[in-house]
Amino acid sequence: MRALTRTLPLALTALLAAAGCGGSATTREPASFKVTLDDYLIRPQKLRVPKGEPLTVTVHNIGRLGHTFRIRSATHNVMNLTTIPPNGTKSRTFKLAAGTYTMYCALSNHEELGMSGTLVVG
Ligand SMILES: [Cu+2]
Repeated sequence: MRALTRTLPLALTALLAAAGCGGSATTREPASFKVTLDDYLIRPQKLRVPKGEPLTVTVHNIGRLGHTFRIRSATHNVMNLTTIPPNGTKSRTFKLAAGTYTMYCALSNHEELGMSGTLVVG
């Protein structure tokens, strides 16, 4: 099990991103956010992230069960992480168009038990 994964606090990441905004370079730091999975909850329940930037999500499972982390639009899945074991962490960098998405766990009936949240891009 990977206990140590690169985890930058969101505030620090925001600072780093702001520090990189001064020049005319077009390279952007990915916007990073963290999500915690529990039995049966996703925290935070609602997230807003910038549009047009690579997004890096770090998902940590503090529950006693394994959980997946997925993001779907109104019509289809746009990001899938396979099962994260208890105390496990997974990261993924991806891009999303502006819009409102649902974060959820795809296992069994976990979503209806409460593992659901809203991700707003833009
Ligand atoms: Cu689950």
